[in-house]
Amino acid sequence: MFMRIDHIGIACHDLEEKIALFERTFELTVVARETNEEQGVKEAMLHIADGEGGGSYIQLLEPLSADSPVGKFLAKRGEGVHHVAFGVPDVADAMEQIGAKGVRLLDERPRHGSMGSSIAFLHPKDVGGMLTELVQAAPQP
Ligand code: MC0
Repeated sequence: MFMRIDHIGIACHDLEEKIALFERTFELTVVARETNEEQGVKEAMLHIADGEGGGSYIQLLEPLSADSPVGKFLAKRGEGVHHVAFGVPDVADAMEQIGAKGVRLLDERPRHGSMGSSIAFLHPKDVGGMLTELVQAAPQP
């Protein structure tokens, strides 16, 4: 069902500082920036590679408020890997298939994600402690 790893989401306190760190250390390039009010984040996507079905990225996430998912995560665990996102061809179909296996879906329907994608989250407690995101990339023009 999974085609690829779409991105690894990393929680940070200061987006600009962490962008500079990842650019300097890994020579990655920012290809998109967005503020997603619904998810409570300001984020940047740094491109790693292109593959069949879409690219793969590091996603840097700064919370918009302390009571957002990333804000709470930072308070509890500090900076670091926040979630892993799998690229799927059809997010609604993946939600249905995974939900039928007893994994709790954190979203009732797909939501708006980075770069025009459709996304949904799975409960970390049902996936070995890893907050998991399903991503259907935006259709290519
Ligand atoms: C919480 N837990 C995690 C976790 N966040 N475990 C692994 N990774 C994480 N990121 C654990 C807690 O430690 C706790 O375990 C248990 O899950 C319940 O957490 P909680 O602290 O009681 O509950 P909340 O209120 O913090 O909710 C956690 C939950 C929430 C994962 C349900 O953050 C959520 O709905 N996340 C999905 C949306 C999201 O994260 N959006 C931001 C990225 P213990 O053992 O202490 O009970 S948006 C994004 O990434 C978009 C822009 C995109 O990719 O395009």
